Amino acid sequence: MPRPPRLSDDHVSARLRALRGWTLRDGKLHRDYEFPDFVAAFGFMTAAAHAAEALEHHPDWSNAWNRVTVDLSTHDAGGLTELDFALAERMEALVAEPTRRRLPELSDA
Ligand code: H2B
Repeated sequence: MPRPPRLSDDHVSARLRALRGWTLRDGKLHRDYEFPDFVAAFGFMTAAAHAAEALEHHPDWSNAWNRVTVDLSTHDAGGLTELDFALAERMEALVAEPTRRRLPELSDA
C-alpha cells in the first residue's frame, strides 16, 4: 500500500479539532481509554488490532488492567499522516459501539 505523506502542522491542528478526546503529545496522536474492566480493555485492543492490520498501520500502545494508552504516528514518515487519523477514527468507532462480546466460558472438559 502506498504510504501517505506527512501532514503539515496546520493540517494536523485542523484534523485534531474534529477528533474529540485526542491530543498531540510528543508529536503523536495520544488518547487514554478507560474501560469497565480488563476484559473490556483487551477486547478493544483485539478489535483495534484487526483494524490496524487492515490499515497496515499499527499503534504504539500499552494496557494496565482497564486502561489502554494509545500513541499514533507514522514511523516511516517521521510524523503524522492520514493513516494515524484513520486509525484513531476506527478506535473511536469501536468505543462508540462496543460489541460487549465475551469469550465463551471454558468448560472443565
Ligand atoms: N505502523 C506505524 N504506526 N507506522 C509505520 O510507519 C508503519 C506501521 N509502517 N505499520 C508499516 C507497518 C510498514 O512497515 C509495513 C511494511 O506496511
